Amino acid sequence: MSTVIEDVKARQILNSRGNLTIEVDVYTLDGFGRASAPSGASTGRAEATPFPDGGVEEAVKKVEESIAPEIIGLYADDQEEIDSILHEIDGTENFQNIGGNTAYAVSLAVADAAADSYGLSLYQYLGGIMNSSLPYPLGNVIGGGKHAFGNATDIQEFLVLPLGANSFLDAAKANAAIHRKLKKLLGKIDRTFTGGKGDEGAWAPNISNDQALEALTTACKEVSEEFGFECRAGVDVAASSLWDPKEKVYVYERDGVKRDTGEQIEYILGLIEKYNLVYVEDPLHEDDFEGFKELTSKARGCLICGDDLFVTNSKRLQKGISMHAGNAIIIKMNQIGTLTDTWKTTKLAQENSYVPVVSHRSGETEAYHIAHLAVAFGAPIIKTGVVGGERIAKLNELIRIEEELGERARMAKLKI
Ligand code: 2PG
Ligand code: MG
Repeated sequence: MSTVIEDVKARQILNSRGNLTIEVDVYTLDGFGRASAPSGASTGRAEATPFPDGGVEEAVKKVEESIAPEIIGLYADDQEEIDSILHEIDGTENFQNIGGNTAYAVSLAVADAAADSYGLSLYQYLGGIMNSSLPYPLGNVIGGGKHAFGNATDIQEFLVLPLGANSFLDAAKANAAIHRKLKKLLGKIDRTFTGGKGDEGAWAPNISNDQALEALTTACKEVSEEFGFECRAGVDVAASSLWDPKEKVYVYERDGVKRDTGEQIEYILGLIEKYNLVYVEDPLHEDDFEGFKELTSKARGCLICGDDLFVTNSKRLQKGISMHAGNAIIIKMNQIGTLTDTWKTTKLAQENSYVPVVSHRSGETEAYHIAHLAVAFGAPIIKTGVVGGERIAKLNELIRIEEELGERARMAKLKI
């Protein structure tokens, strides 16, 4: 068995929005690994730069001309070394030269190849054999914002978390049942609804935020009764997309409302109470650590999760921890670039009782690696969407992992 890297190849492929992204193949003497990068639509300003100047074509060139010669001959299981070489080649804080997505694809393909060289699944290789907990799937079922068009909801995502499920398969089934049920419910509220969906497969009707939450609460209740376990609602406000920095207000265009920071906090607290929300992501814009702090101290029984706020960056998370801003963090590897940095941020979160939520992006490929990351990291939640090939690629992989774990499989501990 050898993990020595023999060859590295890169190519342009399509993502779920039909845009180009990068895919990287890594060959070791005894194994093969492949990874492709996702991309966001509602990106945080502090995220790694996705691609170099010149786009995906230039990223492919960077892998073949600058990165491959430096890592061929190294051991694929020396992840830290390889990730630090990626930083060295890039030479900037935020992967401005090679692109965070380029780093993502190389870093993850290297880990994939190392796992294959050992004859292990990626989650076993990264997490060890004692790791056997499955995450709860957080599913996007209604959406708007930057993931849809026209008069869809101002809030970007209405989510469901089946936190009473005893198995991953049951949890995934419940989310799909809620998604299905909503089609009819939404058709009754919006007579013009054609079954249109946004980027992540969530329904995108022309309705208000309150109407969406009413419908979601009804669907959750019915499915909870049918399945015999609790499913609760959540939202990703993606508030940076609503924030007008000049006027200092959140602009809800469809609902025709503007809210200043104080009103926004009251509004979110009201939603948590009225709809018994279990999860709220990015309720305030990406630089409002103070607002997050205030909301976290006032909200009860609900995760307050930072996505654009933390951008999977350990420095930003450290600031949040010291201020008690939020109690959960979105983990998107391409926001930070490498696997080593992603793990560092995840570990920091866990050590400080922040719930790590391993997440897809709105633009995805059929790759399933984040399913393995969630299990390897022991993350109690994975945000992956509910339907669509690029979303179920992750769900189905978790169903397979659950089967492979057999009697050892259990749902992760999730305290809210
Ligand atoms: C988000 C994500 C994924 P995007 O805001 O959480 O749902 O969207 O990938 O567009 O940033
Ligand atoms: Mg988000």
